[in-house]
Amino acid sequence: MTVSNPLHERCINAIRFLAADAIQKANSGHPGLPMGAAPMAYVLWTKHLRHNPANPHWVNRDRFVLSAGHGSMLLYALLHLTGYDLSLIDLQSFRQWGSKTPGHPESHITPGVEITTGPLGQGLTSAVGMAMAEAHLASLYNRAGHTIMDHFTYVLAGDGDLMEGIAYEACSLAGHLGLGKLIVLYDSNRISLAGSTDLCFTEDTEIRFRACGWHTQHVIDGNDLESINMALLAAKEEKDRPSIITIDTVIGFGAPNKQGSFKVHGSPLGEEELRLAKKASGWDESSHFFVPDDVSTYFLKAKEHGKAHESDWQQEFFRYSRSYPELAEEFRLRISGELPKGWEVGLVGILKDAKPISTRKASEAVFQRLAQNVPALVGGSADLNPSTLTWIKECGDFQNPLHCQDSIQGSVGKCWGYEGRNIHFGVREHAMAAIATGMALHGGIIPYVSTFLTFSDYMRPAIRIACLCCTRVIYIFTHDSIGVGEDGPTHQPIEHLMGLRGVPNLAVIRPADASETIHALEVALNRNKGPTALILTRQDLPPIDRKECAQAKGLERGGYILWQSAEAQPDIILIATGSEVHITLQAARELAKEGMVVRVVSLPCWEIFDAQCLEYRASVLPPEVKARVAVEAGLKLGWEHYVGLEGIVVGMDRFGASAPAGVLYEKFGITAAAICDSARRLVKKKRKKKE
Ligand SMILES: Cc1ncc(C[n+]2csc(CCOP(=O)(O)OP(=O)(O)O)c2C)c(N)n1
Repeated sequence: MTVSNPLHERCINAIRFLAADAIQKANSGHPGLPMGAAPMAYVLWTKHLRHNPANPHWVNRDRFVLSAGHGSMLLYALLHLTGYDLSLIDLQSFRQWGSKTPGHPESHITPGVEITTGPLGQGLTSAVGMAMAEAHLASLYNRAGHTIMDHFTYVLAGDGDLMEGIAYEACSLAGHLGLGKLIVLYDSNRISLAGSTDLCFTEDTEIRFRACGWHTQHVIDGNDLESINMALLAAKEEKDRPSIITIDTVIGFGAPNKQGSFKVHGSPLGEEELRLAKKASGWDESSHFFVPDDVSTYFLKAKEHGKAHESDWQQEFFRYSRSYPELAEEFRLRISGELPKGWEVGLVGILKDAKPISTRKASEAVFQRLAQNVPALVGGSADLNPSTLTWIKECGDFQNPLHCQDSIQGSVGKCWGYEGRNIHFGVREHAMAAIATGMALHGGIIPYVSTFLTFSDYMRPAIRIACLCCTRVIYIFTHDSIGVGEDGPTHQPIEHLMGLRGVPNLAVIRPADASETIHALEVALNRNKGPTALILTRQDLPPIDRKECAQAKGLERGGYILWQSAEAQPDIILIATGSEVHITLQAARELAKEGMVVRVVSLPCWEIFDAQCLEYRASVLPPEVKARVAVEAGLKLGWEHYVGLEGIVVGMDRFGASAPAGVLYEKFGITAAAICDSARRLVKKKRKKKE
């Protein structure tokens, strides 16, 4: 399989020039990577990748992740050529409003794109999650003589991906876990955006990967199709370690004056250079978006092969269903993303106790039941299980089966190999979050991951991608405020709640007691088009007396009237979330004694509340009642959204401090007394205005 075979050469040139033409037409994009990496992509897509262009959702397809998402046109060219629902017109609309070919690949827009990539390192890391999902489902559902889950996860990564810290975190974990079906093609062109990698990236990456437990190979000529093919075959043979194939390439290969230079990384070639590149490759200089017939026919074999692959699998699944009907049904349901019938039954009764309990502990109790009812729940924490309380007690650890030892300290029960549902991510928050996205996008898994709220900062880039991908991930963030106390300001989140609320499509839910926590988890499970962040306390909170107050089910609408002192237009509305709901209720009762009509609104989730109809929102927060106080032990900035410019926010606008929690609430003025003072001031002002 050499480039000297004219058909292969034309196929590769078709990829190169479709990419370069689209970038030229858009006058924007990154031609360097597609031109340099076209041969490796060609070998992978025509000789190895098992996929079905007619059904990009076929569950047992190989996954391909273009981690170097700036090379999007490489992927679009491949999708078009192999017969996905992506036309030449789509390629000609590259980077245009409403097109199926956005600047960087977006999985919810383009058929065949597995995950949104662009921020470097994320794709590679999420691919680790996909490989973990495959390993888990394979080990859980495959039976002797019946293999229903068995695919590779391929990644194309560049220098930039390997430079990013998240990729190190992920590859370290992938090596530990021995993910043999993860194969990375490293496009090593030694050029990044601003120049040569000699400027700042000179380590021996092969040694690094070997040290992390990977199988490594090196192909010294990126145009040597035979060597690339052999390396892929060897990587597939390696069952116990993930593989990386370093392939030396020339960025912008074929552009006579620009190849090998950082100038070809992220700018169109220019009409003249593009013409010269075509001429040098024997391509029709005057053609644009040209696909020769024989090239088209060759690539489109993927459709036939794909159909056969999927139909073989369907038959296999049919046989499996006959032998293991219950398992088959469970598998089918998991892949569909639906929740099992009755999954929520019995949840509400779990925490009937009238004792104070932290919302993290409440979540732990609910989680155990949920985990029994929903086998797709799989996850863990970044070395904080004992604090975030997110383990699933009856299920073992997710571990490399070759290194299973039940005696390892901190094991959750036993080591279950890849069948385990408790993942020990290690202190790798960023990778944890991106891995979760990969697991969710793989299908069959509803991932949850946890750490302290203050460390959500380490996860934000990956959270953002999950939101963009519209996928279901549950983040459990505990230790949610200055209520953490003595650990001090490094561990006390202040700006985090508001920061997370600002991420589109992320539902941030901060429940006020055990009952709200139950509903928060229900909402998180039901939200299948975006992730949810549950914000939980370390400190105990009393149960809200639901005989006097409204039922916690109101949380499902994001916010609800929790309590009102009398049936009349309120003089003042007090709005609070989480632990501060309790002091707010206390203040409200105080104010009511003074004759005010006081309403308390519990507003655990802005995202969901804002999505309610105007009528409902106005019934909770009537526009004419402008005297409003918001209470939250977090950043004040942003609460104007609900209290307006005339309202008052009882909150924080500085970092916390190291002291017992009670002292901190006093010192920072987040107290019932401060709420009362604010309310009195507003009501007085209002009355004065009326006079
Ligand atoms: C997290 C992140 N930082 C910065 C960028 C901007 N950026 C896009 S491509 C690139 C350089 C990537 O170099 P390499 O992986 O070698 O790609 P190539 O030059 O081979 O196309 C940079 C810095 C990004 N996309 N993501």
